[in-house]
Amino acid sequence: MLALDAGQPQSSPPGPPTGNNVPGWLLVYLNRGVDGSGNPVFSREIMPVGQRPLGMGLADFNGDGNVDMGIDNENTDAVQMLLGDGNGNFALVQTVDVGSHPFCDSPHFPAADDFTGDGIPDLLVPCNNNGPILMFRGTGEGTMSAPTVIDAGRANNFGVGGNKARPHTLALGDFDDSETVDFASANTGVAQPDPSISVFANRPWGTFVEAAGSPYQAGTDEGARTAYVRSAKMRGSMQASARNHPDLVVTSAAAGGPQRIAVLLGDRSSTGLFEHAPNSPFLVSPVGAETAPDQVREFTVGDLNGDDKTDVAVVLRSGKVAVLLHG
Ligand SMILES: [Ca+2]
Ligand SMILES: [Ca+2]
Ligand SMILES: [Ca+2]
Ligand SMILES: [Ca+2]
Repeated sequence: MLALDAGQPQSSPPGPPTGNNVPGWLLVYLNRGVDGSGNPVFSREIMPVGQRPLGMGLADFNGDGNVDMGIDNENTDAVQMLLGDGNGNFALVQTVDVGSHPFCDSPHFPAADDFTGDGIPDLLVPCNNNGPILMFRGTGEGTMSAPTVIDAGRANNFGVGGNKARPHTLALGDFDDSETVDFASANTGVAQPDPSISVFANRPWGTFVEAAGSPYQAGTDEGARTAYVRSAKMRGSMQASARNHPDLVVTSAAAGGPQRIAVLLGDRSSTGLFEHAPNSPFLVSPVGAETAPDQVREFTVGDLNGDDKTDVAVVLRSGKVAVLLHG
């Protein structure tokens, strides 16, 4: 493993960007090619959005060929739909008040795909504070219809609807080889087992049921939480389609303690859909700081060394990036 210094941001959005009750900003960086030295050149578009946006689901929600987005507003319990014009500009077409829903509070990172099988992108929104996950059906015009509540785990006080699970981020994929898009939820709350991810199968189209073996334990460190999960091909060539029967990569981080990345391999069986890879979860420590664990934040996956095997790059709270190369 090696560590890179991510450094300071090159620029800041306009206005007062800090605090809890100020508008959020959407920054779009457009790739304008390369300069005379071969370095990439980006232009930047800036647009105000609702308060405290955390993430976005990207899809062509109105079918015009341009990428659109659904953004959460954590502070005001809302979801905003923005349509892209293909030139980096996005226009607000709908604000959905999810806080009026009796079970939804603090919407977090949305995820977009066609979950209903009608060819129109839809949106999943995890409600982190006390709620379940909401599924919004796309209308095909860039707006969303009233949400469906995915709450299968509430009965046993767990799952995405349980008071203790607190879904934070989602990973999508066809985990059960049924040709429907399923989801995994990284749960930041205290639960048993802890830390955990919940996996829900989409069958039939648009109806989610908690999968066999869910919730899955991501680690065993005392006080550890999950926060981020992604689906990826962690076995064989990463060029193979990651959509079909993918694996899961998930954080397992204890405050002031071990920071780990767990790899759960897709392994459809009678008892569940995933099992830990050998030696998972893997310890993440920046070079020179093995005895002072650095807090894991977001991560991404990709082939970082050109060997056609999926690697993981992790953002650490100190401002460094840890790179875990697939051995
Ligand atoms: Ca569009
Ligand atoms: Ca749909
Ligand atoms: Ca499926
Ligand atoms: Ca690689």
